[in-house]
Amino acid sequence: MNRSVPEFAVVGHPNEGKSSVLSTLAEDDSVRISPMPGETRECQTFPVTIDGTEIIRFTDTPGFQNPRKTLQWMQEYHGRDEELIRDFIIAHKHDPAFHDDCHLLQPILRGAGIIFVVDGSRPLRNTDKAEMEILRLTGCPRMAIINCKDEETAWLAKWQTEFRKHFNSIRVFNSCRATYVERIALLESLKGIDQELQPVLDRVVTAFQDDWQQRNQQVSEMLLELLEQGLGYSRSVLLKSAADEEQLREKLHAGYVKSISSREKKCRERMRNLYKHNIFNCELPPHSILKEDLFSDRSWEFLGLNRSQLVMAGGLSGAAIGAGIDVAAAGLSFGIFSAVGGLVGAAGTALKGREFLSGTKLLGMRLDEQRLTVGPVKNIQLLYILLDRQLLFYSHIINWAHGRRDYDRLPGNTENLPVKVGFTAEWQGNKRKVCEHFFNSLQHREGYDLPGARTAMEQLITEELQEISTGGGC
Ligand SMILES: Nc1nc2c(ncn2[C@@H]2O[C@H](COP(=O)(O)OP(=O)(O)O)[C@@H](O)[C@H]2O)c(=O)[nH]1
Ligand SMILES: [Mg+2]
Repeated sequence: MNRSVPEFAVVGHPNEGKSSVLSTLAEDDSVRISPMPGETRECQTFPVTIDGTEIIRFTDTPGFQNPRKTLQWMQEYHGRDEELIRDFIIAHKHDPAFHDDCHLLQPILRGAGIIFVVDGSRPLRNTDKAEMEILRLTGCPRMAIINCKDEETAWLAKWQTEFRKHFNSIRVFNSCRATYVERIALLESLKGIDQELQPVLDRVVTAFQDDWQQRNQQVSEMLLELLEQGLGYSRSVLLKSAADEEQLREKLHAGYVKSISSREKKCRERMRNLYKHNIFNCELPPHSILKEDLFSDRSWEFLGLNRSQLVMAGGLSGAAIGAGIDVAAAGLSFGIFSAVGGLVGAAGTALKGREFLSGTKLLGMRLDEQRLTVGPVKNIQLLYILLDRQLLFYSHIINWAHGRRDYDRLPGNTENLPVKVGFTAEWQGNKRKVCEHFFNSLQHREGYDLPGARTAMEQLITEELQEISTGGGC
């Protein structure tokens, strides 16, 4: 094996999930996965590069075509052990009955380690035993992966017992659900298949971990920018006559909604790219709260802080609390912006005086001599909702295994949501303090230091991302 760039060949019976496992392990959604057995007839190598340097490569192979006869030939072979594979290929390369077997042995011949994939939700058959025996005869370092395509676990113990006879390492790994942590754990256990591989695989694992942290850091910077620009947003327009006021308010709101929506969308796109979902769009589950608009009632009901947390945050000022109605509007059902489009236009006069409905409290809209100004945002709840929406999307994208191509099979959010489904309502006071400080600094309040608040906020987000990706969170 080339010790600087290790290669692993993913082998097994057709349709067991070889390509799916490879796709997930290599975070590469260009790997062809097919419900039809036997579609892959040639090997294809997928390098994993980090910062432009190849660090490991995985080779997808056709499934075994004629394992029993291949094994028989190998058992009757009288040549030298080291030449077994080479001689098998020479003897069969022109025989169409062994086409796939010859091809799948090629990477093994050049020294690749073996990852044998089986679907552990079905019973063991004799052909499986033949395949394992062939791999054992190659003498190459090898591990077995049990990729359960169905929920059935009755056969798992049998598989494990059989595998112990033939493999140096065994792992259960679901190609459609494996997370970052499980990918790393799998790479770690590859070390166990050959002592010589340990140093190079140590480097690979470290490179994977560093790369992941770097990506998280980039997300964190991106989210900080989203918050800064989304909450600090401010625009003003000249008011020529009092009659224009309603229309201008509406225009300013629309401008704000457009700006924040496009920023949110860009963040999601960048996350998809960073986590290498280039081809498939990892659709959100049908009832996901993330399918809602930022200012929809449901977003404000299910995301962000709960009412008592908000009161504690002082996010609801004395005046707002006094005004009762604003508390309800700001904390719970806050459909102001969905109201803006429809209601203010259609029933503007009816709403006069109820300024929260036109978003005045949220955006700090004010009339200053001849100028109507919108922003910066006055309601800290928006900070939490923006964060929740991005953190939930992050969690969705990092947990979408690259080998997963089926959109309907896995359960998503259901319609019966609990009270709050985001991350921020779970945050303790210390985390919320960081957010409050940051929010107040954006308002240029006296006594708040923006650079310090930014640093603390960024650190908070980075830690949160790390926690979500290592198994914490929602
Ligand atoms: N439900 C489920 N389906 C899977 C899983 N792994 C693979 N499949 C499906 O099984 C079929 C064959 O997968 P593929 O990776 O192409 O198998 P290969 O022929 O061994 O490379 C595809 O339709 C996959 O979507 C799994 O873990 N769960
Ligand atoms: Mg395949």
